[in-house]
Amino acid sequence: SLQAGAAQAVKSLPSETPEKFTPSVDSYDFVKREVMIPMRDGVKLKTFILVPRSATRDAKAPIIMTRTPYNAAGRVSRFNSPRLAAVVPQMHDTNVEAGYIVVYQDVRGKFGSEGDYVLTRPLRGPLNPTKVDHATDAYDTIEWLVKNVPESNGRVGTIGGSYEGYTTVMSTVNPHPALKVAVPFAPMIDGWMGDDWFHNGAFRQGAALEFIYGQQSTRSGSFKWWWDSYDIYDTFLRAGSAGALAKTRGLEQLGFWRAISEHTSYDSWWQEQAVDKLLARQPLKVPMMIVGGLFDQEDIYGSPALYKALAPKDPNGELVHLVMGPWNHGQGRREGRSLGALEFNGDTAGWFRNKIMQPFLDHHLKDAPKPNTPRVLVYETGANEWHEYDHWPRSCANGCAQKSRPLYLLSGGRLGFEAPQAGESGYDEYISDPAKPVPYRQRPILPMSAANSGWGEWLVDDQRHAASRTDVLVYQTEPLTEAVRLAGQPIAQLFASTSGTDSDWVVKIIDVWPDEVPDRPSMGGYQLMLSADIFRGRYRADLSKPQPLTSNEALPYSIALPQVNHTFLPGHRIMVQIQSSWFPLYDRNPQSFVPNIMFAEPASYVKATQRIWRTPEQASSIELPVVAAQ
Ligand code: PG9
Repeated sequence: SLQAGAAQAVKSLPSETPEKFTPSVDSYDFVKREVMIPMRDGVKLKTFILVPRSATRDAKAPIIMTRTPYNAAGRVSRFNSPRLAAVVPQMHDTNVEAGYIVVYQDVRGKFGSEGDYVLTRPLRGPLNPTKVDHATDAYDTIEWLVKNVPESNGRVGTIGGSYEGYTTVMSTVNPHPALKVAVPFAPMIDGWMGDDWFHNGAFRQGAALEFIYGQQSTRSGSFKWWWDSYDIYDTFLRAGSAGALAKTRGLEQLGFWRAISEHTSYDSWWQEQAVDKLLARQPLKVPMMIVGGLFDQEDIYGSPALYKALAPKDPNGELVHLVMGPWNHGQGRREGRSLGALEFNGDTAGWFRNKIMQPFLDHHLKDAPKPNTPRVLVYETGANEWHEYDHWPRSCANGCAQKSRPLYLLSGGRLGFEAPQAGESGYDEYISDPAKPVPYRQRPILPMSAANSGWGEWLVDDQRHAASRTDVLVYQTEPLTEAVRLAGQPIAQLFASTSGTDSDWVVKIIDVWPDEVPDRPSMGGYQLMLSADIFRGRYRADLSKPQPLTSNEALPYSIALPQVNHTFLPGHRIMVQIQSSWFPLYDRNPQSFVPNIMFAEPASYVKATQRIWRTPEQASSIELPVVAAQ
């Protein structure tokens, strides 16, 4: 009967979910291993080893390795796919095609790794008294890999971008003999001069605070910074100083924030961890391809700076190569067909990996024939073509193939190659009001982490939103009758005064498109920012010792801007814009001197009258790395 059946029923049905499920991955084109690799101090680092099935004990393969603070497990699961090419980051497309073993490792203190986390842990030395750093961790990992991965051919390359570019560069210090090549993309090299944290002393609060919070609050980044406005301009303005905003989120608990909020000038703490300076003192042993982006919104300084430091150690151009693509931060590792309104000649990034990077890797990791790798390969925007060079930059004040030329700021908002005439007097003036700082892009400004924030495109934004403000000076040439080509680093040579005792100066070089562009109407009059940067006045005389500015005195400033390789086409104009804030990416200068701007009190923020001088004696100009047209 029914009742008897119910009495006999077992209390529960056996679970259909097994105690442990073992996925069947026989159809995968790779095998994934997960190991904890011991370092010399006993700390074990979580490492994923992805071996393509084509690599066996008999047909061995090289290893390409990335060490990351961004979760190695996530890095090796881009898509949930049986194909190695879909699982690893796009950067590895050609590595996978070439049959490489791909390795990802969590740096110490992050995600699956043991140990203490120190953001961009400096090399052993004055700033790191322990016996471990990214160089030793890379060494110990390579030592383990070549002994414990039977499919390895005994050769290892390191690769990665930004922070992972930093760990890639660090792997080349006292390198393991099996490390044969390194490809750092957009490596973080100097966090004060012009990479992630400061640019010439101005604090990149709009990117830094959120980043540090996510990186250091927990091992796995489980706490996310929150915004209390859609447009982060409002959050930052309401907060006052960067320090005041940081306090509202409890950032004082985080070691890196404590460090950078105290080390605001270019003191020994920064100088001793500047990677270009460190590597310049090391023997150059590992062939390196440094890959940078001309429009890198995070680490625009690092790649050319590292090349400049290393090139003299390699007089024949055999070991160190520089590639600069028309890319934002990360684009060289992905796809490079366009950036914002700019369109390039095909997929520049995929082409680079296929034709330049992979043959270079295969030569060093697989004994493939030596490719004809250019020493320097730079994309020329405007003309939309790649150029190979033996030396870079092509044009500068001294010691380059060609000599840079000053482009003068003249009366009436003009720009020209002729210096101000005798008898010409004057300056141009604006009021810089910290209560209404110049937005660094068209508002509303979304956090860099927001989907569709456009953060990666801001360096090529149309600058018309700034040009029409009364606190932005605008100078421009007539429409050009001939092309003007630049290849190198523009340097702003300003004579500037302020009624305050401290001031920021932002200089932007812009390619203004013709008023009408019949084939692309939306580009009519587009003000394309090519090269721009900020300089914090208090560091004018000494980067390591901030000093008040003498009010109302025209003082000389020399501001090196990011490198360009660009042709202004006939019909375009060259424009220069000058302003005193770039908010909220950069914190506001109070314009009255305070010991530490991070913690400036509201009363310190004052309006100032700013003047840019353009007399024969105090001529302001942009030293342009002009080269003859090819
Ligand atoms: N630009 C990021 C970063 C590098 C180094 C330190 C902190 C941040 C990155 O993209 O990894």
